Amino acid sequence: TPVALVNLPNPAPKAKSNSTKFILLLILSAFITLCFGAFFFLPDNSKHKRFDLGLEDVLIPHIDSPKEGNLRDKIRADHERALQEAKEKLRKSREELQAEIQTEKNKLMEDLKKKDAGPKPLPPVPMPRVVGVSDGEPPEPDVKEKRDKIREMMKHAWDSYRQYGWGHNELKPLAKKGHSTNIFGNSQLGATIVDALDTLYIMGLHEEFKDGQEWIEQNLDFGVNAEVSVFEVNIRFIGGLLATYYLSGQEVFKMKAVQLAEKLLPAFNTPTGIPWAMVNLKSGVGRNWGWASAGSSILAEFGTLHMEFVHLTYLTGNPAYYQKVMHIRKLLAKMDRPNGLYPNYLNPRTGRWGQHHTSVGGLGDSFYEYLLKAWLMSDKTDTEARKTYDDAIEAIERHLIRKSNGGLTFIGEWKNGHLERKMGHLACFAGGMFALGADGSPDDKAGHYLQLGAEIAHTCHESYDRTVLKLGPEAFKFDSGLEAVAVRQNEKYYILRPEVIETYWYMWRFTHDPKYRQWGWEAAQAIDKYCRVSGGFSGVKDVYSSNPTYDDVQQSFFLAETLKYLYLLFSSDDLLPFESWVFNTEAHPLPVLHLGNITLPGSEPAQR
Ligand code: DMJ
Repeated sequence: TPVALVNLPNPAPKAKSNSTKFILLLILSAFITLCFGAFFFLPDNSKHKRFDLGLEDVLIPHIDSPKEGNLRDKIRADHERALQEAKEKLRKSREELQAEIQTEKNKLMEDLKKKDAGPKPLPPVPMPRVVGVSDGEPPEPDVKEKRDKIREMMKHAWDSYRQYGWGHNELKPLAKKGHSTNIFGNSQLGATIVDALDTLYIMGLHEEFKDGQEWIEQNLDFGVNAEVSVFEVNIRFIGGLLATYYLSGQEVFKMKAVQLAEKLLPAFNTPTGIPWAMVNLKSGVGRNWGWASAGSSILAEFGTLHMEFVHLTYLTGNPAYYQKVMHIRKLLAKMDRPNGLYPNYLNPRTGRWGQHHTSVGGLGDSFYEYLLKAWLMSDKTDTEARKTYDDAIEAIERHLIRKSNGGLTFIGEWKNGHLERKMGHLACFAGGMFALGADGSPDDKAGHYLQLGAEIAHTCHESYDRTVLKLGPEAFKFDSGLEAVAVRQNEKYYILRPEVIETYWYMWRFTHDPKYRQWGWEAAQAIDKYCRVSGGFSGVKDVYSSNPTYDDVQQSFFLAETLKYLYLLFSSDDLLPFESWVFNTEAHPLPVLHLGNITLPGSEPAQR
């Protein structure tokens, strides 16, 4: 009664909270009983079924009548347990409840962290011997000065990209903004960062390296909807990341290389196992370049995966990479070769050659390079690769290499049984390749191949020396009285390419003839004079014009290759010695794998 209520003594706070809990418990039990009753006593009218569109089986479990009793028991048990838990909760103090909530939160955070940690760590493998990765300072002060100048050029190229093109694939040094080409699809994958990192490392540009590493850690994501070139992404990204991993020992580079490699694997899903030229990183759909002969894949593209893929299998223990490239090798070995030559085009659907065009320049070049380097990288145990290289080079010498009337040795292009007396800038890399392959060549022809390398270096130097800017054209002829000069306007450009300097460097390492350093210095000075602008370095459209126009592109390979080869040319030989390192076609050094008794997973008969 109201009187009794008025006369009641003031309840203690604890008693008050107990009565609140009791009321809450009462309401809760009433509510649960109502729901329980509704479940059992409402009529079972099939007309009221809500899920009659075939979704029923998906959304609620189908209940068979014999099991109905069991289900009810189960619901009742669940119900009682929930009621019991609710009661216990209400009995707990505020502090206890808070502690419980905190434990739940911590558990949730732990689970989330585990999820974010990404894929499982890769299995540990013996780290190849990593020697000569720093310093290389030359003892001669004048050489050191030149080397410092090259480092300064690298810094200018990098700083400009950092300021105007950061995160884009490349830089437009005049427009001072980002740039990209179709080889990277519609992506912003920071190609220049990935391509340049090992050069920064070798040059001791630590702050810049750190900056690049941070960008890669935080931004480099390959799950993008972009159709990229399998070859370019392999040589620049996978090669760059693997080299940087081996040089710096930072796991992040290895993880990124592996993540990207997984995205490239769908490109091999063709009837023959010869990969498509392009693959969409997100969907995995592949296709070939529209311009390539009859839907073909390109020899220099599908033939320039071996080095990186062997390292991927080595580092991950996943045989797939090794098997893919070995399958390509075996398939090529079975094919007929017109005149012993490898045509540049191969159809991945039919397994037949396309147009009979063979070149050591664009479209063919690095296929030959990787045969030799596969052998070197295997510590000279992959003799199959060496033999394939020797046979290919023998046919090339027979059909493609000639001396001009003026006595210049050049490498022409073979088109349907006819030799075109034209050599591309890209083919100039072969001087270095011949020198590198001299040791170990058949019939003790080492001297011959070293001489051939020297002759190609000389010819390519002439192609530079006969221009106004002292920079080489894209292609030059040896025809109708012409000697190492470009004729067509669209062959007169220089786009910061490395091949001639690359050959100077290899020749320097094998001969120590001072002319190679001199030629390299001439090229470096010409680049600094004619290609340098306030926003970086640009290609030029006409090397025969004293007033050239710029193409406004700072290619990523300028930082990866051209400047690296120049730096190495003015360093001592103990920086990245050939006994321990093999450079991929984008100048990314990969260690020789002294596999000894280790067998690469997948080195059993190749499958697809
Ligand atoms: C580089 O990307 C590589 O060297 C490739 O093998 C062909 N040439 C370009 C630079 O010229």
